[in-house]
Amino acid sequence: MFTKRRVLALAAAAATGLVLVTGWAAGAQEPTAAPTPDRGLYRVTDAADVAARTEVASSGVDVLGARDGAMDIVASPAQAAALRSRGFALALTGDFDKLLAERSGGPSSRGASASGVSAADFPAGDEGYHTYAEMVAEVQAAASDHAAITALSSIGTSYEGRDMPVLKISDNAATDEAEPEVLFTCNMHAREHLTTEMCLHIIQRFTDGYGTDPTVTGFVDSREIFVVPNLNPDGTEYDISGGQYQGWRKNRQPNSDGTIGTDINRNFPYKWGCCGGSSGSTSAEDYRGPSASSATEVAALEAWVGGRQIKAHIDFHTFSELVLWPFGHTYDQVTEGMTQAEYNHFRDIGTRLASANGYTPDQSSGLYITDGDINDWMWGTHKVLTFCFEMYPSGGGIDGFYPPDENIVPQTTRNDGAVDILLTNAG
Ligand code: 0X9
Ligand code: CA
Ligand code: CA
Ligand code: ZN
Repeated sequence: MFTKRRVLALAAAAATGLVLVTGWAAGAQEPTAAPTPDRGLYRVTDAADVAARTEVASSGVDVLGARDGAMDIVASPAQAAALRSRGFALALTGDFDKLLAERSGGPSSRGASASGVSAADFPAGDEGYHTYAEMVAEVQAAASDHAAITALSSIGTSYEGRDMPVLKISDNAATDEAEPEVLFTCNMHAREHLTTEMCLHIIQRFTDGYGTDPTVTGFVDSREIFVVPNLNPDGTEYDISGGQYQGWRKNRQPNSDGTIGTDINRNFPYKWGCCGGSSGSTSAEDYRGPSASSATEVAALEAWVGGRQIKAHIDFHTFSELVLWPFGHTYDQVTEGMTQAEYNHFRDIGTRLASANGYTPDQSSGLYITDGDINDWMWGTHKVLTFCFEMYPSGGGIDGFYPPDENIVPQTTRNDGAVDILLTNAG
């Protein structure tokens, strides 16, 4: 850690007094410090260089978003203290659990609801989002309403046994034709609900638009489009259980020590755990699992992709409004498995995707190093033209994962042009 940052960090800490002063305790003579929340939301204001972001990301904290040299994280008091002692400037911006309760309308207002919403419904006001059951119903309806151009199957079941549907959209859908295969995957991180809506929008657009929208018709006739709306159904259901958002990221597979969850996006079997871009600690939000493909959902996708000839792929996440391409495990452009010409192609297509949707393009390690992520595996193992999209919003705290449902239509249609560019370049 550079001395300069340490000095600045100490100055910033001194300026804010390190703790929030909220008022006077009854009868006390001095201001009381607000207790540091169990799960505090912090802004790391001096994460301008990627080495710093990787150091923060690999410290076991929960990274919510990273953009413009700052990171929003959730940290325990001990984690926050550890980062500060390593010289980082952390500003406490909220109490994660309180903010989740507020964003959900509060547990009591849900409990008091006379209409008796089921545990798996989205909180009041966010009903526009699809629960797992609603997603399945939507995919089944698209398949039965457009039987000639769809084939509904499954990539397998989740740890808790939920089916993970995949809808194929193509002319002669029942036949495996020699047309470029393009895959869209969504919601591998539980709380990133806007992404399920993104996959459902792709399904709706390429089924309802067939025969009337010439662009859609052309792609359905010349491509085999595969859409997996939810790669983490157990986590997604858990995130909306109990009457309020849980802020959950991982899957729901138990670990040997009783903790729960593997980060699906650190469990893929290409250079798994190679490079300091994941955690070996079971409680960490970026826990890589005990072995590559140990997550039921990863093993299912791995087997399914292994039986196909996927040419291009987008994995949708939230948030930060970024278009990211491989590799994530190294800062290098050219390395084992990536020539300069291949890198340039990723950068060129990625830059065009980003100009279509207004996101910011970058190599994924430009955000922070990850190992075992889906895109490194898609390219490293299968040579798929693969991107990670971090959707709306561009910044935020925990609210960044829970944009009100009015955002679904504008933020999913926003990617129509980028999806079309990917489909074109799969040829
Ligand atoms: O950390 C992740 O898995 C992704 N971000 S998220 O906030 N949705 O969890 C980003 C993965 C992209 N790869 C790299 N940054 N190396
Ligand atoms: Ca076809
Ligand atoms: Ca085919
Ligand atoms: Zn994500």
